[in-house]
Amino acid sequence: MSSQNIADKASGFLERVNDKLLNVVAADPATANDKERYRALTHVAREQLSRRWVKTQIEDRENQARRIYYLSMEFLIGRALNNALSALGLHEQAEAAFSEPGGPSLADALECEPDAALGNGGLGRLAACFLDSMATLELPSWGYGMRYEYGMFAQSIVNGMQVERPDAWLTEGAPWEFFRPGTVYTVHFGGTEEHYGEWAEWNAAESVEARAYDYVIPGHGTERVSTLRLWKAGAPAQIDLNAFNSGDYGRAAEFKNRFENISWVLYPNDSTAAGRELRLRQEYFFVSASLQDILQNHLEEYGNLNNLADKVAIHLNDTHPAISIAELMRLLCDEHGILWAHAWEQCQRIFSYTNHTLMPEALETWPVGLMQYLLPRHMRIIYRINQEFLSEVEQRFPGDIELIRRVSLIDDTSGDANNRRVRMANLSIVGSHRVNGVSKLHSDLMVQTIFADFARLYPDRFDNKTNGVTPRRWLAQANPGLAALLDQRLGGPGWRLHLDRLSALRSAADDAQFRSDFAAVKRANKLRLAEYIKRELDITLDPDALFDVQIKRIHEYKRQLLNVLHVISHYNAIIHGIADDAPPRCVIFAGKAASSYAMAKSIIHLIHDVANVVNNDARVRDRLKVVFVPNYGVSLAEIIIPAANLSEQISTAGTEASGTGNMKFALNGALTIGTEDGANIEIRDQVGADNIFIFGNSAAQVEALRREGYDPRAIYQNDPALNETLNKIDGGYFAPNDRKRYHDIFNSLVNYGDHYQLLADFASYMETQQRVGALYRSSDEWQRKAILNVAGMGIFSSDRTIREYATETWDLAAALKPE
Ligand code: GPQ
Repeated sequence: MSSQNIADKASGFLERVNDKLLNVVAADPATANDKERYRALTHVAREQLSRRWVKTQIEDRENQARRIYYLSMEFLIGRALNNALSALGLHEQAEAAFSEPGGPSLADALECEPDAALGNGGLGRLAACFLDSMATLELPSWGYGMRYEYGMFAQSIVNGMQVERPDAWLTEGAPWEFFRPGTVYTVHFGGTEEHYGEWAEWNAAESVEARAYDYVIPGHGTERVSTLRLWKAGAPAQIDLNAFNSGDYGRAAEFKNRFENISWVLYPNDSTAAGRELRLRQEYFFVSASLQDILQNHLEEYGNLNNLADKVAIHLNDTHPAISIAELMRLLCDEHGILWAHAWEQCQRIFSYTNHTLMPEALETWPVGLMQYLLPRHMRIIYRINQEFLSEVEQRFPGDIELIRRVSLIDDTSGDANNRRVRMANLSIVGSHRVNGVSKLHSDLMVQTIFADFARLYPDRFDNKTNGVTPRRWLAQANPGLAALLDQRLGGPGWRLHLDRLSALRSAADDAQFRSDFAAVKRANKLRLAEYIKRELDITLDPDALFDVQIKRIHEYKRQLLNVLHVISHYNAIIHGIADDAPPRCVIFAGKAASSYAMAKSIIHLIHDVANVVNNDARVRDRLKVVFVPNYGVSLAEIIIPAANLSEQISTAGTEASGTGNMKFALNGALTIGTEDGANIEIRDQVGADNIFIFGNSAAQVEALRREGYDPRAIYQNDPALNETLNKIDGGYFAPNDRKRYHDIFNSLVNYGDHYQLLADFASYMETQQRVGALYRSSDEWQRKAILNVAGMGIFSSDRTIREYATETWDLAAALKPE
């Protein structure tokens, strides 16, 4: 674009923003503040999105399009404005419109947007990347989820410990959402179920209203959009007027709360079932509303449900929406008079399911008693599905009682009839035509371990869909410096939609000028992060130090503690004068611990205590710094990831289903230090084994150690560096006023079996970290490898993942344009 052209567009854009300030925000453009400008900007974008939304819906109706509905309890969207401006092609003019020196800046307005943190971690962020890709690939697609009033809690650190605060992200209004007053469904709970032969009736005890709030998800390089429809729970009437009139305001409010609490909070849990009644209510609530909506739209379009499975694909993001299978059967049979056998056939064609973890303790089950109480009709339907399924199993494997017991939808292995539980994964598998894992290793292990019996029963049902991330947010928007460099080198912006074009960078690794440009971008990103950390935590980081980063939920299997063991050992080595060759290193952590997860919270505390000692030890000078950045979330990740040199992906092999942070880091030119776990293995395949630091035991070795028994205490006793480090932790070196503080951590490693085998991998990790340090010192070689990492990341675009789902799972190949 010519500079005159940009200037014209910029002034036109500014006029539109000022118009919104005046007419929508009610603020004087001359004196408006950043928050007001942010709101005006969203309205400029919103107007165009609104038109695109209508056009997309008309198109899909006219084409009688088959649609994919992605059901997820979590969507970790983050901020929307910058992404919307990019998608609408308004970004350049918006920047130019606010480029006056001393005047307001676009960046400051963007900063005013709160993150939509309607998710816990990887699973929720994956759903957000998928929405972006589905819209960009022009798939007729809808996300369905919950409009939590409070998303992921905000994390503060007080005296080195995590404190959780509510995330009241809606208090200042929700300028993006489109409330749909006409779209409301009733969702029932409780009561009794009666059935007469084929026909059944549910006399529910309670009903709640589900109200729709739409978020328009823009596609990039297309005018088509996708919709994220979120449900809010409401009382059928606003207040109990009788109570109110008699002056009993408490009871009046209680009435409202009893209904609305369903969509109050996101459960701050990652990988463990919350196990609470309210959680089950949430799951059923959003599933029922979504399915009613899907059926109603289908009926409006076709007048009957005969071709439902031809037009509708529904994806279950983990088992949280698994009750969908019983609910669709209920709706089809009870409400629409379809015969069971036909309904079941449609059901299996419609549903598909993704599993996101192998950890048995994280597989969702619900007490039969609770299910019976809240959803009596569904319990009966599940019994019938189970009966028919088990009789099929019995026919194929006569007399295999143990098999029946293992695959049954009802777990009664406890031997106590009051302890029976519904297995949501089993329900999901039986009710779907496709089940996938999220990386090659995970999908292989899935069919060898937790779902081995099902894989024997239905070998064709299982496959792999390796995760991906959207390059728009995670490269173009988060790292504008690198994006500009790529535009230059790759002959334009096309890589944003065709990430495999990154492979052309391989030759750039040998180009000294490119290496130096690439290094300059990284350094600028590190400065940006260093400024943030200075401002927020008053810690000074050297931008030339090795930025060594581990950011993710705090979980024992992710082994932040192994990272801490390295930090302390490195600190010891510095003090002993045996680390003089090592480059200065800043070890950066961020992540939230589930509020009830004591060990994870203790690890956060330890990181702070270690940071306190290391950062204030004069002998260390600036050769090692430890930083914990509070309140990790999408927007923080967008600052940290582009600034990383080293990406820590160090889970015990076989425990991390995929990881997606690992992809974001490599895409932004960090080198990975990681185990042979999840997608790390596929990253190695793409970037080359010479350009990644893989260490530690393989999944098979981990498994063998578990089987044969493992003696962490012997490792502790025989490795002097480890011994010194663990003794410091146990002896109170980092908590002189509370010397027993980390005794439990020490015990979990040395005396209680070290379940995640940190000590087994310690020596290998230490040796590998040394090689990392040595390579960082030969800067040119480091840059070469970093560039080769970016070059190899093409296949980790979520566009590739979604294409695979569209062709292999959702029967939507026909809707894909050729690449
Ligand atoms: N994941 Cl089961 C979550 O973020 N939350 C969960 O409750 C479960 C899984 C993650 C998983 O740990 C990562 O390895 C994956 O990359 C991610 O899901 C997306 O598949």
